[in-house]
Amino acid sequence: MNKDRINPFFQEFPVDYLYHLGIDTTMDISSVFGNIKYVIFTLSNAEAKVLVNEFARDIYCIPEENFSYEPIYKTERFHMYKVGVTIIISGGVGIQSLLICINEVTKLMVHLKKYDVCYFKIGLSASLGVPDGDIIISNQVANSTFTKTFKSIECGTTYEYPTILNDKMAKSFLKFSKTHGFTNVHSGINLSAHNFTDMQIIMRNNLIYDDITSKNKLYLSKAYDLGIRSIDMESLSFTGFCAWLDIQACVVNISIVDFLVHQKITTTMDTQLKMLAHFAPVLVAYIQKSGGLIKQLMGHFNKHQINSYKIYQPHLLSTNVKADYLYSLKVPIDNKTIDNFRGIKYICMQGSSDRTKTLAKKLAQLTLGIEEIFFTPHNLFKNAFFKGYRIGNILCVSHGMGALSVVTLLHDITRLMQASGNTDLEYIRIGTSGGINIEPGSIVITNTAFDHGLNPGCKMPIENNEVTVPTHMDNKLSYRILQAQPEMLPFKLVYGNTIAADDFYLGQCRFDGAIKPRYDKEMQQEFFKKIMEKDIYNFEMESVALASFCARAHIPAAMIAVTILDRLHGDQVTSTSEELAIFSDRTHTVVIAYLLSQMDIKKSS
Ligand code: R2B
Ligand code: URA
Repeated sequence: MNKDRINPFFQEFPVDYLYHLGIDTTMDISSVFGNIKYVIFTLSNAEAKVLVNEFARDIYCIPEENFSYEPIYKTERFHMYKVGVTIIISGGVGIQSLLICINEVTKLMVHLKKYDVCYFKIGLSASLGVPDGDIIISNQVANSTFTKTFKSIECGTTYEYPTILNDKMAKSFLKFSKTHGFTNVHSGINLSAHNFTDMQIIMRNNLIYDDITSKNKLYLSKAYDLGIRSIDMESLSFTGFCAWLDIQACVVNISIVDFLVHQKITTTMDTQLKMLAHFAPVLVAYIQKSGGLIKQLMGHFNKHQINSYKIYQPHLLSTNVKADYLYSLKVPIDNKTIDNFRGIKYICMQGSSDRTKTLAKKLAQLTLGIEEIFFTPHNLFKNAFFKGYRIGNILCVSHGMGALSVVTLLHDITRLMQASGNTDLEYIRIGTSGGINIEPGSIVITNTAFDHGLNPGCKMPIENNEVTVPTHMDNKLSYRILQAQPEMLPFKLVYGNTIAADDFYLGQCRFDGAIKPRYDKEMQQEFFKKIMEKDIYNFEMESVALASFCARAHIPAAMIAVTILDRLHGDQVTSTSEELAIFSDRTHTVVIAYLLSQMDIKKSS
């Protein structure tokens, strides 16, 4: 960017309001836009949305059923998205609208001292001699009279801005597209019609002129001879602006109608957007290659990857029953579902669906670099019981409260994983619990789950015999989780045993349930004493079910639970919701540290 040509005034304002974007400089713009390297200007909101979806899917390898990207800040005029190092923004129709947009985006970049940002103007356009769906890349733009200048009347004076950009970006993007399988890419001059009527009158048969056909043909063939290949209505101000400020930029158009053949657009909007979507991956690849992005490897669920997974037969999981519909998740086992869930390794489960979504959002940011505020993970299960959010190779699911709820989830989720070919799995429950002789807010990583009779193991009838299934968590997995934690955690972390009750009140020896207890304080203290002797640090309600299920299925399981009170000092949970949120965050911190330690990815800044 040519800094000498940037307006010095707005840089001195105590607060600069980018009115149409709905951004001002009191906002924390650097944490949101600090890594921007590219800005893509589209015409319509629909085009911006198509691009952002394609970008998000390509960069983060997340199928779009799994997320939605929302425009940020003010959406009244332009729709702005941020994905990775790229802003995608709809600049509206015509040179004027685009000029407002490019002004405010550029001011934003200047506030951030991003002087080397590159701009693309991408659109669906008419063309000359270029088949529908083909791409035209331009660094030069002509106006309706074929002059390569953008006229701007400023304070009563007309100024002319040359509309010829340096050809570096157009050339490199053309070469890149061609070498990446897009043989239908052309270079050419873009004609930026003054307005739509202009385009109608000059380019199309219009009854205003008598000899329209010959005039029209003459005009178009002259344009063609001058090297004009695409026609839009915004590129004049775009190139005038970028050339003046020395911004690396180019104009990319996808032909939706060749005016030399006919002048009626016959493709539907849907088809046009598909053409744009089809071309998007090459843009993503170009931005990646230019050092803009590191393709996030995590969760890169290549369809062929399945063969490289370690295959083992989960013990005792019935293989002769072919489930084709998972009722409690409300998903059919079909090719689409399998594609959606293939490649998952980590199942992070929590009781609450809200906390599940929060974790998914955090993981999206930390493992894939998707900023939380822009990204909404989509629930993949349409049933009311459980929610599931996929982030790369992690599936965050909610399991509700209690053994029966978690087991219901475990059955269906395991079937789903089986069907999707995911056999290298780890199940991690992240939860809340009532501590016993441990300060509230501490984290317990469970070694063995005990039942309410204070026995390890879970008795269950298997093939007509009562069998005690072991309930220790996978110690290797627990060890890895412990190892992944930083030395100085701001809270206590212990590795010990857990008791799973079938009830929150009487089952956990409380005095604040609805039914009058048949034990007294003394008996409670006695019970707690026995608990402590067994190295049990906390009460919760699902660990036995989880551990026994996973022991049978031969799936490594672990549990990370925060204590939200110390039962030696009372039964009531009196922490405020803010305190509880902080406690719950700690379990996320611990599991995230583990997940990041397992992933060969670059943590995004
Ligand atoms: C911990 O908290 C829930 C009860 O409040 C239960 O699901 C559990 O295990
Ligand atoms: N969850 C439980 O099961 N018990 C408690 O005391 C707190 C949370």
